[in-house]
Amino acid sequence: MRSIVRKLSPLTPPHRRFPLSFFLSAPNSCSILSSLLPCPLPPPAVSSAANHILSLLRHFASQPSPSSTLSLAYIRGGCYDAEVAHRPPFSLPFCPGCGVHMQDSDPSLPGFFSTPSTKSPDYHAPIYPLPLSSTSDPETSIFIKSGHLQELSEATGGPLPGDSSAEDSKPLVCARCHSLRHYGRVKDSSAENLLPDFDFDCMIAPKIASPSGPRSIVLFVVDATDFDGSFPRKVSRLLSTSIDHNALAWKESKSANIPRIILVVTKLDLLPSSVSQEMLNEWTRRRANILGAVKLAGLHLVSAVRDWGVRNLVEQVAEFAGPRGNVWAVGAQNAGKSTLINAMGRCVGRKMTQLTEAPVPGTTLGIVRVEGVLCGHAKLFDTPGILHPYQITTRLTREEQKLIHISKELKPRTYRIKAGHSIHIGGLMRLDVEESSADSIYLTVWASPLLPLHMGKKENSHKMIEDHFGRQLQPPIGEHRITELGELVRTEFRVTGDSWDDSSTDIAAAGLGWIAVCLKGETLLGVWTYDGINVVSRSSLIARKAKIFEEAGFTVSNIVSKADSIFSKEKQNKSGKKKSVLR
Ligand SMILES: Nc1nc2c(ncn2[C@@H]2O[C@H](COP(=O)(O)OP(=O)(O)OP(=O)(O)O)[C@@H](O)[C@H]2O)c(=O)[nH]1
Ligand SMILES: [Mg+2]
Repeated sequence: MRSIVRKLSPLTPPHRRFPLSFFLSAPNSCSILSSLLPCPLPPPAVSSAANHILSLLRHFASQPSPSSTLSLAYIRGGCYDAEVAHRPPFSLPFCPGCGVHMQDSDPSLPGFFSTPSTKSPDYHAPIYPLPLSSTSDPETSIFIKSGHLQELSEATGGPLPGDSSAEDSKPLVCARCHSLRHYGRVKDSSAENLLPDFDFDCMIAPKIASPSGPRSIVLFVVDATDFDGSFPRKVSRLLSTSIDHNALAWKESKSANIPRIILVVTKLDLLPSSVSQEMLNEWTRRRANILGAVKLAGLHLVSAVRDWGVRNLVEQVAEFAGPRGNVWAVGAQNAGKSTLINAMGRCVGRKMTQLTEAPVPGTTLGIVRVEGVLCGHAKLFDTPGILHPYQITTRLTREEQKLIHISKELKPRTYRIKAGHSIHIGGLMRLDVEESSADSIYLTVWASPLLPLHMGKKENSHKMIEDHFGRQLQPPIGEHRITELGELVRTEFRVTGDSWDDSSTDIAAAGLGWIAVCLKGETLLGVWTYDGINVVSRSSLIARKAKIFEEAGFTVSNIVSKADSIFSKEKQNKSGKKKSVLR
């Protein structure tokens, strides 16, 4: 028999140790110690700061484990409070990736963390098979099976967990952040659903609108591919009121903090490169005005993943914040706030902890104070995304969200369509051309390329729902999901245009995409989607059409061909059964 000898971390480390650097740099440095109470500490020569921590450790040795009593509401906190000293000394630290309170008692709940197992410095070394002596006891075999050879690693002088300084310098994030960063998903979303919604009105609104205290600079982060759906209208209304109110107080020579709004339209790289900056600038100003953001102190068009426009933004933010201002990044879930702040950090080139960014709505759970981007006492905060229930994403499962997520530059899909015909966008939206003064009009779909489309006669649309929703037309995935999404309701739009070259109007569905209408004349459109999903008409963001038009019927897509082959197999099976019955 042969055994594989490798220096692996023991299953239960003899000492649970955290790097000292972590204690000293964590926002709530002393608190983590309470989670380590059962562990004997080694007697290293440490600084006076560390001695202080050790004395705290002794003090809390008799306290109950705080995490065992954590409520879900408490877990969803955030390190917005700069006065660390006012927090209970036994609270666990915040995850620097998502702002959730860390806890070590329930692996299924957000915020769970465990001490990372430490790799041996020579873990890259080749694995040498060694013969096992014939007298080896059964205990050794069990160790080999479970992949842990504790005795061997210790016997060969392997380091104890916590000793690798290179590993230790990485800040510790919660298991959820680890999973989002490395696998792009949350392991246990059911536990997450139990968390209360982040209370923007209570946690952030009073701070950004307060007439006293440091100046507030609010970054409205809006997704260019879902401008209307992701625009933070509620915050916009709140700030407009407080700007008016505080400006009045200012005129009366009272001290008043007038919040400054900087509109940041991000994910610019996802719009076609043919769209000009000037045109987009103009369009954004007009649209923001209509949506209620009338008092903008700045407007920036950026791509956080490509670092476009981030330097100008950082400069303006630093100028407005001065030495003491508070800067808040706010916006809808998934708008790109955390990615934007990470890009700002890259731009200034100082060391900062990476925020967790992921295409999962609700990635950031608490307020995170980001160090290292602004100078002096100015503070920068990432905040949890605001839930917009009128965005279609909020109704979809993770698998369905993947189908509508836009991750590459948008490509147009154009139809030439007559009155009495309809276009389906997956099983989520349908547009009927009910009347038209022209013989035919052009409709261009701007949405995820994974979404299957169908164009056909309006009179067949009910049959489409029965036969194809959840199958060829996804999302929803599976017929059973149709009823779960709610009732389909109709909104009417009358659209006029004066050019056969450029689209004049967009019909935009929040969280999904938009259909651009191009015609010379007038048309009446009936748009169907699930009750509560916001559908608006606006002036066209992108005027151009595709060079080659789509045909009637289904668009060619993997989803459609897969559903087709399942359908034909089912049909074959049925006819096979019928024949055998007849015989
Ligand atoms: N292509 C592109 N993708 C972006 C950009 N900014 C963000 N994203 C992507 O958008 C998704 C959401 O980004 P996050 O930064 O996590 O969004 P968020 O607003 O912090 O989301 P919550 O924390 O859920 O509120 C991620 O998949 C990002 O990679 C961008 O400029 N370009
Ligand atoms: Mg975030």
